[in-house]
Amino acid sequence: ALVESSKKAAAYQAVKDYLKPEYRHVGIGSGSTVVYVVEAIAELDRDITSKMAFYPTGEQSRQLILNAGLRLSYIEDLPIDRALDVAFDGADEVDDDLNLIKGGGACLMQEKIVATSATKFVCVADFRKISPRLGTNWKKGIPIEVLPMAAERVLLELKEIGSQEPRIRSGLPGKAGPIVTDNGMLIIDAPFPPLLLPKDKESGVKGGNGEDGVWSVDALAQRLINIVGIAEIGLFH
Ligand code: DER
Repeated sequence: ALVESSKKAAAYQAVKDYLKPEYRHVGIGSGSTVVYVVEAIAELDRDITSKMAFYPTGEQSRQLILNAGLRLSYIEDLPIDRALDVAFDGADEVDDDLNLIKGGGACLMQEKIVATSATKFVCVADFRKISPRLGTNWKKGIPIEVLPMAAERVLLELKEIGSQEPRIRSGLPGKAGPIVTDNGMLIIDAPFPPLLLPKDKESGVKGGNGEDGVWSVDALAQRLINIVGIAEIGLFH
């Protein structure tokens, strides 16, 4: 009950603080916390929200928008020179520098597209998500969206760069076989030791370039981009 009330309080506060009545384009993320964000928006004056368009980040997000009676729109219909005014989303872990692990809900690809299309990205995360370094509390690994044909090769490369037992996310018990994302891809969860921050380097902490699997956020994000077959990385930094 404490967790749910914390998620709800954070979501309602985020909408109060960051959804301005003059906004017209609003991104809606995925997961369980963003359910409260949509609930809070649906409770606002319809004279305000009826002027807004809401952009989903997957099937769950699309259903949330529809069920709340909010106007659904798609990022591909947004004029290319137009940004969303704000995007709300959750996270699986947040570090001291506000880097995020995302993808626990397997929606990371469309989430990152919507988040990076917004002038302001508002991450709503309860106390359980706060960590000094990514990988401290979230032990399931960094979610990585991969093309199905490349998944086995990506697994091999992740092991070579120090991921401990990366694995393709199974649908059990909800679905036999692997999870397939809204984009028809697979998800690999790749555990790494906690990811270092710039302040660690400044304070003389050794490593950060993959020695013994210890990476900094930036170095790992850069290294993962170079692995062929990866479509999206659940690191927002
Ligand atoms: O997949 C994601 O990144 C989602 O935002 C999700 O992991 C957040 O989850 P929660 O709000 O259900 O904790």
